[in-house]
Amino acid sequence: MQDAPHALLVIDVQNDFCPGGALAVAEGDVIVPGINALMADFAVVVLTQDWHPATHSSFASRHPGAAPFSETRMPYGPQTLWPDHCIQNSTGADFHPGLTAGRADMILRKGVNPAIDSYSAFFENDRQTATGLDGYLRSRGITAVTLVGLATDYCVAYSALDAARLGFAVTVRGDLCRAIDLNGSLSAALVQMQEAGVTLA
Ligand code: VGL
Ligand code: ZN
Repeated sequence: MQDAPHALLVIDVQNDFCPGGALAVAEGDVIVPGINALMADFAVVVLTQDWHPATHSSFASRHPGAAPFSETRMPYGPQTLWPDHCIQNSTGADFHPGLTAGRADMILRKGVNPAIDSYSAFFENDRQTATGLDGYLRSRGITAVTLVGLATDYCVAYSALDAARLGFAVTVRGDLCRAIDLNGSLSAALVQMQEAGVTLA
């Protein structure tokens, strides 16, 4: 068991991010057994779930003529346009069937607002709209978080950077994450996390 005030954040281990899914991450499913085993070491386990309405503005399908993986501008800044994924109540939005989801103390759903994407588990992509996770962790006495899951360079990195900014001690277990790696996004995310004081283990 880790020191008591330490939470495991399991980011978006969902069917659509695993092989065969709508936004598949290479080897996204390979990390599942390792994540299940790691849960035993933590007093608090939080699972996150990307949970989009079918009309979500991060979907290329909502932008006539735009290709998936192209970039657009939103009022809150640049936004990558994705294939439709993790639609609320769809099989693609379900956790990977091998994940021990029953172990979770809390399940946080994000990306629900059709107008704003939310990579981070703490703030939507406007960097201002809070999800409530910060308050949950603080009220449970958590001061350190370890992150695993999908994808290293998007939801894991954004969550890790926000956690560091909020004052948590942050570790990312790179061996239990997998990346999308779009136009150098993985190396950029690794540099940003290093600069923010995130421990990459
Ligand atoms: C994610 C792109 C779009 C992720 C979610 O979980 O990393 N990436 N939505
Ligand atoms: Zn998404």
